[in-house]
Amino acid sequence: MRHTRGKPICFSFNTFLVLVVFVILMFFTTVYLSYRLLIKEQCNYSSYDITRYQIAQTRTSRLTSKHRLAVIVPFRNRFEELLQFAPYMHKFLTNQRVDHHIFLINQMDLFRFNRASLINVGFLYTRQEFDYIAMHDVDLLPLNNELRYDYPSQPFHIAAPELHPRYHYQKFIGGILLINREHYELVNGLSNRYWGWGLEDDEFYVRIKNAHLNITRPNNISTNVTNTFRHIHGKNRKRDTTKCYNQRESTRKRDRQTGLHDVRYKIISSNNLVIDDAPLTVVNVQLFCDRNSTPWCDCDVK
Ligand SMILES: *[C@@H]1O[C@H](CO)[C@@H](O)[C@H](O)[C@H]1NC(C)=O
Ligand SMILES: *[C@@H]1O[C@H](CO)[C@@H](O)[C@H](O)[C@H]1NC(C)=O
Ligand SMILES: *[C@@H]1O[C@H](CO)[C@@H](O)[C@H](O)[C@H]1NC(C)=O
Ligand SMILES: *[C@@H]1O[C@H](CO)[C@@H](O)[C@H](O)[C@H]1NC(C)=O
Ligand SMILES: [Mn+2]
Repeated sequence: MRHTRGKPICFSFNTFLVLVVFVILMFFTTVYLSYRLLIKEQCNYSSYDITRYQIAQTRTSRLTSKHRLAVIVPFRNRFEELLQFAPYMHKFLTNQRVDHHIFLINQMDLFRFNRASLINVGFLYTRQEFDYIAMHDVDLLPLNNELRYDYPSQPFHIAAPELHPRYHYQKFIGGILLINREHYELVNGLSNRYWGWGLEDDEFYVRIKNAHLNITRPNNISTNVTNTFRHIHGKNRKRDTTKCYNQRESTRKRDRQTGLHDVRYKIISSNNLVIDDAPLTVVNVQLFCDRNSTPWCDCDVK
């Protein structure tokens, strides 16, 4: 074997070539992966591809947008309203370029409907990925695109009393309310003591006021009480206004105990579905009721 001065130089030149090839390969791999991740998003997906689509959407949003909205819809037995709500809202929010996903929080237990606890559950379910929520009735559709669903620096009441078709008192904050994650946690979410229809939103108003947050509302809106929303509340839908035990007195008081931190529930299952072209997640929830504390969760007990 000859030992020349040139050989070590030759050797390191080969190494250099291998490195160059490696770098070129890495470059094309990166370009290819970026293409898969970003460019292919613009193509249409069939509903069979929905899981891939959602994953891709999540990735893109992390790259391009810093805020994500979870639309939280407390729900039970409102199938026809849902069929209108989901496609309509998906289109409305996509049109506003709001990065969003709809979560239907479906109450499966046999207690009376508890809108407030369902919203607490929806918040806990989505809080890792979403930094603000819309507490959203399933039967209230915003008609005016001036109603913006952007990230709220203060709680933003979209269904304002002067715009809502039915409720006009100044402290009303029901229907549709946007609130960011930090503020929802600050006020300990909603009270869990409201079983049956009504008053949980009025108690939430007091929580927000006590925390010195400022409720904001749409201003300079070109529509009015008659044409800002469509209320698709079915005519045969009776509100559960029954009061039993000491519910009437108890639910008129400020609740400083219960809320986000102590909501008791079990998630039975969740399903991703698509209605027309609107993706949504149904979260099936069983709430628990402490009958000593809120016996009115079931007024039919003999
Ligand atoms: C996706 O679908 C829309 C309407 O459904 C159509 O206008 C558009 O051209 C489609 N885009 C691609 C990339 O197929
Ligand atoms: C709420 O509004 C008042 C008066 O405009 C202001 O002083 C206060 O700082 C605001 N609170 C927050 C949390 O922004
Ligand atoms: C209110 O809205 C109208 C159009 O709807 C606009 O021309 C006007 O400048 C707005 N006023 C304010 C104070 O934003
Ligand atoms: C609301 O706006 C509509 C359309 O502009 C108008 O016809 C109607 O009179 C208004 N209603 C009220 C109560 O102002
Ligand atoms: Mn209604």
